[in-house]
Amino acid sequence: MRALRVDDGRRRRWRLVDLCGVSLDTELAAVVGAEHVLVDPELTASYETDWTGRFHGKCQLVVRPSTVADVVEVLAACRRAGAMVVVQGGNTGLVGGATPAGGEVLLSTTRLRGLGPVDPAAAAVTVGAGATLAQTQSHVGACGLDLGIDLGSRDSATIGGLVATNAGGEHVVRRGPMRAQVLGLEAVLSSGQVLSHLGGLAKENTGYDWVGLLSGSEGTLAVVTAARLRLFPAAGARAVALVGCAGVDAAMDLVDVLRQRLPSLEAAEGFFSAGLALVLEHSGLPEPLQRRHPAYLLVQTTTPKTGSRQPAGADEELAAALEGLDQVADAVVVTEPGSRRGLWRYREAHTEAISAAGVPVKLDVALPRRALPAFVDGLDQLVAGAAPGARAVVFGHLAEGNLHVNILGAAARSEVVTDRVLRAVAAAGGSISAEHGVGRAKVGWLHLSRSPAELAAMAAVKSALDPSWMLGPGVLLPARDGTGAGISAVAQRPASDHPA
Ligand code: 2HG
Ligand code: ZN
Repeated sequence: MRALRVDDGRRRRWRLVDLCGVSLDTELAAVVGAEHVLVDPELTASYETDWTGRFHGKCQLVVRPSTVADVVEVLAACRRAGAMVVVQGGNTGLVGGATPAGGEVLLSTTRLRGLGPVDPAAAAVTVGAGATLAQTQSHVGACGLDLGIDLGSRDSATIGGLVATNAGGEHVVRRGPMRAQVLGLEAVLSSGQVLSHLGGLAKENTGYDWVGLLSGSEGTLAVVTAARLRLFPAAGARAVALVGCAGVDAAMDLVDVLRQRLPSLEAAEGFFSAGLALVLEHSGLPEPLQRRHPAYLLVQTTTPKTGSRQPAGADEELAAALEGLDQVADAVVVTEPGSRRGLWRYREAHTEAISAAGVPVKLDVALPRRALPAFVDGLDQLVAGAAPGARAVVFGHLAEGNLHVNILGAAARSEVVTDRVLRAVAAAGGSISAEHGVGRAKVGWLHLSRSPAELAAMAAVKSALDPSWMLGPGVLLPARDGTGAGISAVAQRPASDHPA
């Protein structure tokens, strides 16, 4: 069955029709039910634009399978029709990796949301790719267990999306990124073959590791349909401190000290006075400390329950660790859940407060410890040189050297400013993507973090698992027709630019 492109005048859009005259949407409706094949622009619209509004593309249709067997059939139909496929979970990504470029089938995983039984002995659970992080957290929380990952978009971000992007979030210092949480995966290749390896044994050494390979593959190698996740004892007690510091140097020194002093450290997040000002303006929250400080460190510790006993003194432990340190200009320590959430709000509200102030150029980067303070201090000058009048609002996961550089007032010069910042990051030995991924946003800059040999190996893996490059065209790697490669004329540089 070959595919033809025909004009469907009624809807004034192009559709793929096979030689027998059965359109792809009809074929997919037979698989998943007509109500789960969306072609009406009013219904597809919310899938076609990313959360930030920076990425937008019209898809051919949205299909919402609910079982792995459906996914196999959906991919088979798309393959026969010659359709490209973009996989989308909660649509919370920030680099356009789950947004169509134009004309693809959008495969939404949101109905693959089964929550398997929690296995306390193995400390593991298997859940569908479409389950949200918050749903999974409360499912395992009911059994006194917790996931190793947490992030601000927990109510919408899906497990499949977290795997696909190898999401990081707020607890990486303690538990590692998503890749470290996954014990096994089920995923469908574009050929329709199902890679199902959900056993989740603690030790297993039988060859290529699908978890390592598919985590962070951004929907370009396979459609992740389920994951077996590692679980941890739920926190018995948590304490949160917000510390005011004299600058980024002091905040980073404090992170170093607290890592040594506090084995219970679960999060060490940073933000600065410019970001705090936007948060206060947007949210109406009061000043968190008695006076404004140049930098802030939000620290969280967690202590598991021992048997039925709640650990005591989490706040005292945290306060004692901060005691007498020169880097602490002022601090508040809380343990009560509402107060903890209140302090986290100053950090987690950054994304929405920045978006309320304008459309930011969003860059998520990682710097080596030694280079981070100078990078932060030099950012304003760097950005102003590329886009006069622009300003950088920085916050992020300081324990991992992961900075979210949000540049306001640079939308018209986004490629120049992106190029300038990412080159400075690479020159300092950093990574152009710490946790958000490459998506469509950074394809043109991937050579700054990956050598020509690595890029060639990535393309070879892609060809082996997705021979017609039908999954995620233009995401992570340039599409076969060159889409994505030319995302930025400025960004295109010979591979010899790689810092290594
Ligand atoms: C966070 O850490 C997210 O809050 C979003 O990764 C970062 O908005 C951003 O730049
Ligand atoms: Zn983040």
